[in-house]
Amino acid sequence: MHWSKKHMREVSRKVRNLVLVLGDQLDDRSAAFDGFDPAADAVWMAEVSEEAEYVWSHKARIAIFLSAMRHFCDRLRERGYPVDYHALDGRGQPADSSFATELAAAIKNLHPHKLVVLEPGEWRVRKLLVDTAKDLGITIDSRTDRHFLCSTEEFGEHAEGRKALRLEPFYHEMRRKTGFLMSGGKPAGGTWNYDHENRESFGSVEPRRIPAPVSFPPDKITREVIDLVNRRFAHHPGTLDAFDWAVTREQAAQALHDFVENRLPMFGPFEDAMWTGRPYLYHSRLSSALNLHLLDPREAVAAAVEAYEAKHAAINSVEGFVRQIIGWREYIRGIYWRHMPGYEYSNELNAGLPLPWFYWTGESDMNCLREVIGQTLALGFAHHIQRLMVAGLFALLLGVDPHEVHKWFLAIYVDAVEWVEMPNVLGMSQFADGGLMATKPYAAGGNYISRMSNYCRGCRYNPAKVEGEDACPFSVLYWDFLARNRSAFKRNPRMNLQVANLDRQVPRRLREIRACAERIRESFAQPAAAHG
Ligand code: FAD
Ligand code: DLZ
Ligand code: SF4
Repeated sequence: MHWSKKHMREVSRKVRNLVLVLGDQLDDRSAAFDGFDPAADAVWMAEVSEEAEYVWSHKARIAIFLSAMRHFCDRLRERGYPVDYHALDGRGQPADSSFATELAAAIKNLHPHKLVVLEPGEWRVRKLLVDTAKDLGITIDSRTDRHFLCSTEEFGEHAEGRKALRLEPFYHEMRRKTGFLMSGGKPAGGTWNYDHENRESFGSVEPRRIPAPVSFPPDKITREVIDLVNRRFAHHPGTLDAFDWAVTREQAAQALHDFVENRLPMFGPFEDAMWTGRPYLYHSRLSSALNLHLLDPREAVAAAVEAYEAKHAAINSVEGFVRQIIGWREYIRGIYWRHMPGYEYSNELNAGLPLPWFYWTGESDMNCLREVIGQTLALGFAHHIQRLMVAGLFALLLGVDPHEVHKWFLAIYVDAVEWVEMPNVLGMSQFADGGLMATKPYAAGGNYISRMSNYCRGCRYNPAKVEGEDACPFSVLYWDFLARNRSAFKRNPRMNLQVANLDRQVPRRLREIRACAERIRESFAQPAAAHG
């Protein structure tokens, strides 16, 4: 029988506490379950169309959330927890549903004394739940999310009195606090940072065979979700043909083990490298499992540290991985909660162009973008440098409205939840927060992509050219970006070199480059999507 038919809403009695479990809170050890009594309390979970539609979500992003939610519901029920589960294709489910409509229905039905919820991963959802509870006159007990190693209060203490919030001091504090990779109060290996060892590319030689990440072919529940998404969200971007993401806690643990065994040892050196048709290289592919809370970040970090202690992986790889998780991931979340809600509309560089339509189709004659966006549409995944230095960089150089860029990134990746996506996009990639996070924009021309990948070899453009038929749009737009924002960058000492290089350009040549940039911008002047 179909999952949603078999798993109708099963709670029919009045409940004491109704525990709300959102799609990215799939951990039965979370604080939301503290004091849970199956005889008196119940869990509420809701698949709602609004969460798939408020940004035009990739089919794989919708499928991973729904499949993981259904598996988690089964897990709770096996433990004897009553779950009021609202399936998108369940009986009596309205065509257009939202957290507000489904929660109101549940409260009317179950008359709980109190709602219990773990702090949600989005400002919008947090506000919505608080407002709905207030409207319905019910108390809401919001609990700290223990999944994270740094609470929002602790981040606040770290940030207090600091002029700038930088990763490095925060990360050192986290290392000291957690004791990961510490030895006698000092960083293991003698230094905090091995970034200089972690910038290798594959040059012109195709990377050797790298063990493919463990794959999880869809089981019955996932196949049903895939059918549902293909039917209900047929017009959404992306495909589900290759869907093989971890959707349970057991699978997440297997994926971690597979990464540590097979790819962690080379993770560091090739962290920034890209190669045609090789989406994962040495990356862990763990972000979605972490963000859904199927995997605890402490487990991931402990497994990597153990590999270092067993001499299975060297310090530069292990430190690189630990830095991403207890450093970047926690720091990004701290920035999000400290600066929301105002952060969402940051636009320090006053960029206002629409997002080019090819971001939704991959149809571009720029090979790097065709590769990265094509892979993104096929898998719902691109690794960090593909996101930052290809998809994000082009939007930055072109001058796309950062809010448009944010909506695309939130829609298109399987690991996208706003607390992690937004500062990465607005702060790190688009410099829209004016340097709150990054000391300077991650701006580069085609030469960077040429150095770190083989994309340029299959391209009709030449990364070294800024004039003529084969001038690389990244390289052309790079100079235009510097010239457009010169007065802002002149005030930033970290941009001295780039501004000096700009000032060395012969004025007539710079005028021609900028005229070419203008033609490129005009060619992308159409709005990206009717969906807004
Ligand atoms: P690995 O390279 O193996 O890294 C290990 C883990 O470290 C990741 O799983 C992730 O949990 C964490 N991590 C690494 N870099 C970051 C970072 N910058 N911020 C936070 N955590 C990090 N990550 C998301 O989880 N969701 C997003 O929506 C998201 N959007 C991004 C948008 C842009 C523009 C950029 C530049 C980065 C974004 N990232 C996002 C961060 C990063 O790109 C992904 O976490 C990573 O590519 C996921 O692949 P992986 O699991 O193989 O990571
Ligand atoms: C992203 C997403 C999607 C596509 N669908 C659901 C859903 O049906 N139900 C749900 O609880 N959560 C979903 N999510 C995640 C939310 O958009 C949002 O990121 C989290 O609720 C924030 O905690
Ligand atoms: Fe991308 Fe330019 Fe290289 Fe083509 S030449 S792949 S557009 S960086």
